[in-house]
Amino acid sequence: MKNKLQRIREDFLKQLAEIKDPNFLHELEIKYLSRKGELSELMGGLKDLSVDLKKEVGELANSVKKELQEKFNEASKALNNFSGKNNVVDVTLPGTKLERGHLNPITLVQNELEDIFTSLGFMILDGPELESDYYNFTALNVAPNHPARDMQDTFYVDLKNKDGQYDLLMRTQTSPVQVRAMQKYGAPLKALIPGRCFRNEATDARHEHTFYQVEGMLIGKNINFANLKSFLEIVGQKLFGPSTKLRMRPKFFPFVEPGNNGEYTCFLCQGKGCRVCKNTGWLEIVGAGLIHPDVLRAGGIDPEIYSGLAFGFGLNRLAMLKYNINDVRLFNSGDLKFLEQF
Ligand code: FA5
Repeated sequence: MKNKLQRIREDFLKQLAEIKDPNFLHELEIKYLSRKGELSELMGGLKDLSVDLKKEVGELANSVKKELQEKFNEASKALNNFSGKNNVVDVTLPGTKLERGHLNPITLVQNELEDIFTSLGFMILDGPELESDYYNFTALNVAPNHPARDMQDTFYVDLKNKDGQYDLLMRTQTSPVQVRAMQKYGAPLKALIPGRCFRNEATDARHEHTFYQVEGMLIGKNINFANLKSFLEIVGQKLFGPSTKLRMRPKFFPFVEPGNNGEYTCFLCQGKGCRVCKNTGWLEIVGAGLIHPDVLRAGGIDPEIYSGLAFGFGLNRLAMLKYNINDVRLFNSGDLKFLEQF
């Protein structure tokens, strides 16, 4: 019986060493270690032995059983780790659905504007969000201490220049890229400049501290107000439909002369008057005008030879109108319930 025990032990260990598949491991367990396996069967014969032999062989059988069970457990663990039980791919299981990303409503409107203007031969330009006081204000005809600076308070970097002035700020508008573009490319020039802007605002449903604008500029010979009107009309009709009308009303911006606010017939009520347009029938969307001669000069362009037009859309406001969004603060909220609707 001791010999038989020894043989079972050796056979088991030999077969265990060769196993590479968890299924065979299970077969081995049934053959040797289960209730009807060879070891149990052999131990069942102990009752026929003498008391002394029963004690001796019984102890040996128990220690062999313990050893084989431990070896089996070790091998089973190693094999599971190796073959990566967790990595086993059951190709019959349904797959995990991947969430699809999508574009932000601001990006959607920006893309539409870029399409319109690149088809008209405009290039798309970028500019720094951390801007100098010079490009954001002074070069745009807003001298230090000019009252128009109050309209666009912003976040300043806590560093003074050699004259003791705070010189670096988060840009309040995309207009500073006008002068940068003139300096880099000269005239003639056609550019569309989307970008993020910042203002120190008491925020409400229409005002954010961080928002987007799209600047457009065209410089050439004999550029006039009629050109500006036709560009703004094209944008309105493409974004809000072919029956959209444009109304231009005078507005002061120090960097254009003359300056105006562009308003479109309300996309919701078609000019009849409603909640969105506050019953006026018109929506104020864009600041625009003919580029001031001083600004052309700051860009190194001779205003006696060239003239230009410029306009600045509030991109958040365009998206709000197009998608009927009632609070500008939703764009920065990071709320997926809001973002997933577009
Ligand atoms: C400007 O910023 C001028 N640079 C626009 C311009 C460009 C005029 C070229 C002439 C020539 P204004 O401050 O009005 O103008 O801002 C333009 C648009 O930006 C506004 O009509 C509005 O849609 C958007 N905007 C301004 N401030 C905020 C704000 N705090 N939150 C959200 N949108 C804003």
